[in-house]
Amino acid sequence: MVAARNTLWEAKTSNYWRLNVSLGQLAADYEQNGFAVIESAIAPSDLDSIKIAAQDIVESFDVSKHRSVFSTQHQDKDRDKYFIDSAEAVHCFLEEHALDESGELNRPKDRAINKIGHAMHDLVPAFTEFCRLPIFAETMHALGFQTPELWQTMYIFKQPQIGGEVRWHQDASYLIANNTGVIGCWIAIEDASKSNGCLWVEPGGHHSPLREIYEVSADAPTGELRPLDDTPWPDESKALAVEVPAGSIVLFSDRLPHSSSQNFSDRSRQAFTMHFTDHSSQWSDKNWLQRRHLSPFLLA
Ligand SMILES: O=C(O)CCC(=O)C(=O)O
Repeated sequence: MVAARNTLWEAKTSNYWRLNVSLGQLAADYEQNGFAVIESAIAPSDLDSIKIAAQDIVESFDVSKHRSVFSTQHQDKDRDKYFIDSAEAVHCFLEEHALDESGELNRPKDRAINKIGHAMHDLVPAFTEFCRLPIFAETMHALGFQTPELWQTMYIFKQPQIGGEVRWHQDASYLIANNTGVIGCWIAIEDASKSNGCLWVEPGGHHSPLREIYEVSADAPTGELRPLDDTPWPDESKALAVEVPAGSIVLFSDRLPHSSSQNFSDRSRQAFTMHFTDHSSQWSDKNWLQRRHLSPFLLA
């Protein structure tokens, strides 16, 4: 069944996708390394559907109203109300290097956005349809989630020349789900290589301790990043660059240390990410991301 999918785009509902690895192998890779890759899995037409939807969001974004920068460089101290509210909305965040000293954009808007987050799957039909491609439910089932629940989506631009570094981190520092944990699903919308800021991971690093935690308390508008463990982040001898062609899927554990460097090249490195739990998990009420109004987004 799986082997038959190896070379052909297979029709699934109205969409096409392919699986270049057996689901058993995928689960074994994930278990052993803390991440697994399915190369060139998503059809170009499906990638285009969300690429265009992301451009539309950027076009209607009013920069004069929201100058919220997304950067991982300052201990997450700049997470403001606009950021927290994006849990149930579609908000654009700027690149740190896209603003001049007086806070004005130093380049066109469509070259200045760092990312869009975090509820496109609920609120933008093209994203809803994309997230419901059967390959995502199938891979989540293969990794042990019976009823995958999608909590957040991000469209990351990694703009040419200024696309900001994402420092080493573990997703469990930001998205705490007891019992089952969180699985990150990262999709290359464009080719990703070292030169344009691909993902870096520490194979096997999902067994290392959780190094820090970002929690919010009911009486504070934003959260705080606290150190938990002083295990160092991986150095060059332990880090692996995940260079993949457009359409590839990278699945990773919430304990896996991962990062991406600044994009100094002239090519963007767009990616779309989804973070899943199983519906049986216990979502921490100290997570910054809470869905108080939106219904659970479940995959069958
Ligand atoms: O795409 C990137 O540069 C980083 C993505 C990431 O860290 C995540 O999805 O957890």
